[in-house]
Amino acid sequence: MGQHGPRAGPQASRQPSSRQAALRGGVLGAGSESEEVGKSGPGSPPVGLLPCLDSACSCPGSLPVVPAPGSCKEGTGSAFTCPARVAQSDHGCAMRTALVYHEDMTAARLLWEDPECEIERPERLTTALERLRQWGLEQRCLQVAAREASEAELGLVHSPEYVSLLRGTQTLSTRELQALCGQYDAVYFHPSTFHCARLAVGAALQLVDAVLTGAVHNGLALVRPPGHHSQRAAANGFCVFNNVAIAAKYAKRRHGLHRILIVDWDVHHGQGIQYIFEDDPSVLYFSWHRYEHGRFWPYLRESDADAVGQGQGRGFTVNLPWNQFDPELVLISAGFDSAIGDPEGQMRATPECFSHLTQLLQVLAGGRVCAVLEGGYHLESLSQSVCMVVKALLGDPALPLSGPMEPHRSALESIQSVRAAQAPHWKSLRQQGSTPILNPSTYSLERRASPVSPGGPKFKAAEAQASAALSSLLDQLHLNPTLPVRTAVALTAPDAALVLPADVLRQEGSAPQEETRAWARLHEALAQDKALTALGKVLHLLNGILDGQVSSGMAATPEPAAAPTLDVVIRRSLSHGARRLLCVAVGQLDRPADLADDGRNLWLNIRGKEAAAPSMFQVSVPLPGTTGGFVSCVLALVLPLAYGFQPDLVLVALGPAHGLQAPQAALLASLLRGPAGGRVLVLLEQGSTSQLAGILARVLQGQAPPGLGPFSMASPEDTQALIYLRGQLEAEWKMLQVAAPQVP
Ligand code: Q9C
Ligand code: ZN
Repeated sequence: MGQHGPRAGPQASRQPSSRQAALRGGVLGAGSESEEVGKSGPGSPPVGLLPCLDSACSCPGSLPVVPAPGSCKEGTGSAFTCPARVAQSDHGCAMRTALVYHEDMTAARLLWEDPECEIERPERLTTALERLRQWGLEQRCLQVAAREASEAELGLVHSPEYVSLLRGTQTLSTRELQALCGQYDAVYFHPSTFHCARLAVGAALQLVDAVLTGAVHNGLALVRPPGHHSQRAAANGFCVFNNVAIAAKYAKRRHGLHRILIVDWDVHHGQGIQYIFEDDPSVLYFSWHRYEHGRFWPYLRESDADAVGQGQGRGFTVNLPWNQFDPELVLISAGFDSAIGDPEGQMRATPECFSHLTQLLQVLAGGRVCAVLEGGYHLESLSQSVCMVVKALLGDPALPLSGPMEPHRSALESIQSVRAAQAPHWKSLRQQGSTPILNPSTYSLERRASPVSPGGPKFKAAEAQASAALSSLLDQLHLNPTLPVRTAVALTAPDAALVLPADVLRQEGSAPQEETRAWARLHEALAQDKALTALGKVLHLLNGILDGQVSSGMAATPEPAAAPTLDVVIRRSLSHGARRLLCVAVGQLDRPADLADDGRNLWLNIRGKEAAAPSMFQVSVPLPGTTGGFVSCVLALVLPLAYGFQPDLVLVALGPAHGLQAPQAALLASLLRGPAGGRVLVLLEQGSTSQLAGILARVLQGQAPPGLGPFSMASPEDTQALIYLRGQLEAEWKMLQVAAPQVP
């Protein structure tokens, strides 16, 4: 495989296609699709971007910035500091999340009567922005004013004729605009549409620039019109230019990327993105949408799970194995029309679902995530969901998911169809055994019988009731303001080599002596001074977490005291507020022998012995010997159990001989922030490397874990152990079915 080819993916190692080779040439020299974009070498800005306004900055182009009120002024000196340089400064005030927006994008609106199109309105942006402001989230972001994309940039995806056609709409009369729209499905034009749509594309490109220059870690572009239905020469489904597809081409051309993942969680299939990349193996398009056997808009056969891409791109269209692809950038087509209350989607995703989705994607690409707004038409639901995404991008812990943790049968069927269709192309999907095909229950074409006739008085009453219930649900979801201390670290011995983020608290205090001594009496090993001091610190930290003063923490224990300290922490947690406690113990740590198996404690031991599950709350997994095995263990076992258990607190204990490399431990800790609202306590052995301690502290604070390096297959032993445990646990832990191919 060529050095720049997609890292994995469609397994057969393959030569890059001639088209790919041409594009690759385009990064350095002239490309065939657009002569201007990215043709300049490093150092000089490409056409369409101004040179950086900050003379002291060496970033590739200007990133126009509206400085956030109250943002750091230190280090600016002059009128303008490029965000690329702010990020490099060491005073710890750089913002991690960009918010790209321009008021002009509210100008386009529907000028005639059209019930299908009226939901795509300017208030979608203004309401979302208002909520972001109200919740103090806008102020925490680096605010970037959107620029218009150049016509060369539009040309990365769209035909010159189509761009000219759109340019021409600026001077058309309402009547002419309406007539033109007749050519397309579910589209309206306004004289400002061309300007708005160019700003929407430009916003996505600026976000990519801000993330790929390192100015920020991630960000959101709040744009309209949306983009994912738009095609090379066609507007479709409110979409004019394909914002995300252009951003992906731009990231390749301008920044030289080779593997980009697009995750499309809009409720509709982004057929536009699929068509644009279906023969391109460097862009993995993953869409999650309502299909209903072709009965949901846009009513296309190619939206089904068996669409896997064409030619060189076979396997790179996934309609529903990310780590095997190992993307360099994640673009999210962030539609919120699957959110509760949405008139188009009619689904029930609560706002917090979107923080979990965002968090899960942040473990990829070193956290380089760019979200771009697509659909979403219930103003309040949309706005709160947008807030949840921004909070997740900022690193705030996600609110725990509520409701029964049991996957719906139709969801399992969809996942299975995707697995079956993709398995020939992705070895990571084949490592858990063969995939029996389900008897599809949802293939029946009957509509769900409605108890009352639409339009009748009963229907109206039910509708009013549902909408009242929804408002009260959305009202309740007041966001708990970010805790003053998100992460605290309690160490006994000072470690000069340990670099902590500026906002991580170094905890000095200890629990009251009597309390510490009382707990220490349980174990001989805790009698020694060193162990007692460490225990006092751990207990103080634990109390802070249980009382809600601190969200997460990390503490070190001296070697012989690791297991006894863990034992005390478990007892203290269960006797002081935690209803359910998840312990993920890695290495030689035994479950406290007399701990009741009453469902309040889920004990997961990852260590080098055989797989065993004495009860549904006591599980032992051998330490996987390969990266692939470790990833499967975490994604297919640990995480489903954790989400299914719905703990109040997660303990991650790295005991003697834990055998985890720092990036593996970071992935584990990072993903375990999800199920318990970010309440995670990590216990380390004293003498762990400062590298490990530093990475874990950053991950608890909400930073992305480092990549795991090249994908490696799970060994047969790793796979066997997983299959065995699933067999033991699947009946009781329904969430395991999501990752398991074997469903009865
Ligand atoms: N009766 C986006 O969400 N309406 N576009 C279909 C069928 C068109 C959706 C209704 C929906 C377009 C970006
Ligand atoms: Zn949509």
